[in-house]
Amino acid sequence: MSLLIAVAGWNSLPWVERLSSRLPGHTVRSYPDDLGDLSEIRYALAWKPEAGLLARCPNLEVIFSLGAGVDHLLAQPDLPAAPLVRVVDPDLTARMSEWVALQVLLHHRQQLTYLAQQKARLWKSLDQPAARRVRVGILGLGVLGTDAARVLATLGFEVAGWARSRKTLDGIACFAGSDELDTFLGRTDILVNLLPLTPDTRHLIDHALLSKLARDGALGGPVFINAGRGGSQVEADLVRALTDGTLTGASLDVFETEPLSPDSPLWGLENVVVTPHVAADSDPETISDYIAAQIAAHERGEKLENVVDRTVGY
Ligand code: NDP
Ligand code: OXD
Repeated sequence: MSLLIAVAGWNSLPWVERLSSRLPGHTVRSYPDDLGDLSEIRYALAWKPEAGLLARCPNLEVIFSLGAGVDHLLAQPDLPAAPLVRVVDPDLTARMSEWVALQVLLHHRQQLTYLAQQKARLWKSLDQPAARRVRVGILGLGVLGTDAARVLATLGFEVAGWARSRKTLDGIACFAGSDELDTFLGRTDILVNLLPLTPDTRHLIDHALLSKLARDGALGGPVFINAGRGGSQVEADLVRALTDGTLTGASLDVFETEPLSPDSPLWGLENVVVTPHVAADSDPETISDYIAAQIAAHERGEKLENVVDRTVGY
């Protein structure tokens, strides 16, 4: 029985090594040089796989996304109908909460201004609002949004979240559905996007939405942070909002087109932090162990966990 590691742009070797040690009864193949007989592949472990590759595996039982997001797979028109499992991994979750906390604190503590002052050799203190006076709003209260919300609440921020369905989380105000989106935005100083990219969330974050953020907050204007997917933002609107004062700053890890074009105006804006889709890397060791455990359970006849609902896209 074979499994295929189908990753583009990543080194597949650490995955091959870890999975071979965890699943000794299986042959581990990898794209592009060791595909073997594709009819023997039962499990595909994929990150942005070559178009059409999975469709050439006629006996696939499970497709594993090597990330938490699955938009890279659902965008393939010929994706086989096998169950699609995504990553839910405490290591990945912790990495994401680190990145989100880092960016929220960076804007809250005005680090971009202090870096500019440092360059100018300028010794000048700025107003320092308490975290409890800063309202953070998280779009998406799933695995990642919930953890980030808890971490930020522990740091003292006034945290709320928005999801499709109603949540109950201690100390976090929970909003649900499109009817409550405007109220959620109106109480938010720092907006954090941790939504999956689906037909409903594509281009959700446009100038009109950003204009609904609170303007009476302790930071002097709203901030936008995106580690969900770039397809959820309208990038031209974002640039406009960052230059016309609708936003005072942003931290962006994801973009409509990746890598971000060298021509994008976002690179040059002084109130913007750009990171190259690294908020939460997939660790080959912990995620291989998670997938190996799922394969073993599946072969014992048990149910797979974290199977994507293809009708909603996440
Ligand atoms: P989950 O599936 O656990 O959570 C998704 C959340 O989004 C849920 O709360 C869901 O609501 C909500 N949601 C989905 N659609 C809508 C909608 N139309 N309106 C309102 N709420 C909606 O995903 P994760 O938390 O595990 O991951 C989120 C995303 O983070 C991934 O899909 C991926 O795109 C991104 N990501 C980015 C990384 C990076 O390095 N930049 C790394 C890892 C992930 P409900 O709870 O009601 O279903
Ligand atoms: C993911 C990602 O979805 O890294 O895990 O973007």
